[in-house]
Amino acid sequence: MKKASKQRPKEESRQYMPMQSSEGLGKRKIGIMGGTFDPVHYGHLVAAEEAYFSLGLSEVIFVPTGDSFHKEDLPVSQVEHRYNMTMLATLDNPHFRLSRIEIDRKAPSHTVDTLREMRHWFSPNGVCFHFITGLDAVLNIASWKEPEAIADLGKIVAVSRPGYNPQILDHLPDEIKQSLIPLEIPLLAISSTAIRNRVREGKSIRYLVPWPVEHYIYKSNLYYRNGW
Ligand code: DND
Repeated sequence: MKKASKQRPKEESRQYMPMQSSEGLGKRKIGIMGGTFDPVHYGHLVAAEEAYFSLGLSEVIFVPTGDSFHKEDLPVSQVEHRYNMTMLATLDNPHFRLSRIEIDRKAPSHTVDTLREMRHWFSPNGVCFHFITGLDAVLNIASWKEPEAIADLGKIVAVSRPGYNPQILDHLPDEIKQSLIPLEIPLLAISSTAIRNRVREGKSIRYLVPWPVEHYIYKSNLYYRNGW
C-alpha cells in the first residue's frame, strides 16, 4: 500500500525570507499597502495578495497611518487599535509584513516621507517600491504631498474597486501616469465605513473581516458610538 506523504502543502511550507539578495535578479519589488485600516478588511487583503502574485512582489508591507491628517474631519480609532487589527489580519500570511514607520514618526503620515525613509532599509538602487492603492484613493493623489516624487520613488499600483471606472486614471497628470500600474483584482464591495456602520447598527460583519479582527472589534468595543 502506498504510504501517505508527510509533505506539507506548498503554501504552508513556503519559508519566509525577508531579506533576499537582489544580486543578479534585478531590483526587489516591494509592495507597500498603506491605509488607515479602521478596520482592515478583506478588500485590503485581496488587493495586497493579488498585487503580490500578479506583479511578482517579494513581500507586501502593510503600513497603518499614524496621523491620518487626510481624515481630520472624521473620527479615526486610536492608532494602536488599528495597528493591532492589521497585525491580526496579516499574521497568517508569510509574505505580508507590518510596519510602524508612520505610527512612530509622530507627524502627519505622508506617503512620500515613508517611501524615502524606507529606501534606507534596502540596498541603494536595489529596490523598486510598488505602492498599492485603490482607484478611489489614487484619484486624489495629485493633492498628496509631492505626488511626482512618489511616482519617482516607485510604481503606483491602482487596484480596481467597485464603482470606479479605470478610465478615470486618464485624467491624472503625466508624471503620475508614467508610474501607474492598473491592476484588476477580484472586486469586493467592502469598505471600512460600511463595516463601522454595520457594527453600530448591530449587523453582522462576519466574512467581511478576518475573524480575529471581528473579535478584536467586539472585545475593544470599537465603533459602537458615533465618536470613537
Ligand atoms: P486611506 O485612508 O484611503 O486608507 O489611505 C490610503 C493611503 O493613502 C494611506 O497610506 C495614506 O497615508 C495615503 N495618503 C492619503 C492622503 C494623502 C497622502 C497619503 C499624502 O501622502 O499626502 P483605507 O484604509 O481607507 O484604504 C487603504 C487602501 O485600500 C486604499 O488605497 C483604498 O483605496 C484601498 N481599498 C480597497 N481596494 C480594493 N477593494 C476594496 C478596498 N477598500 C479599500 N474593497
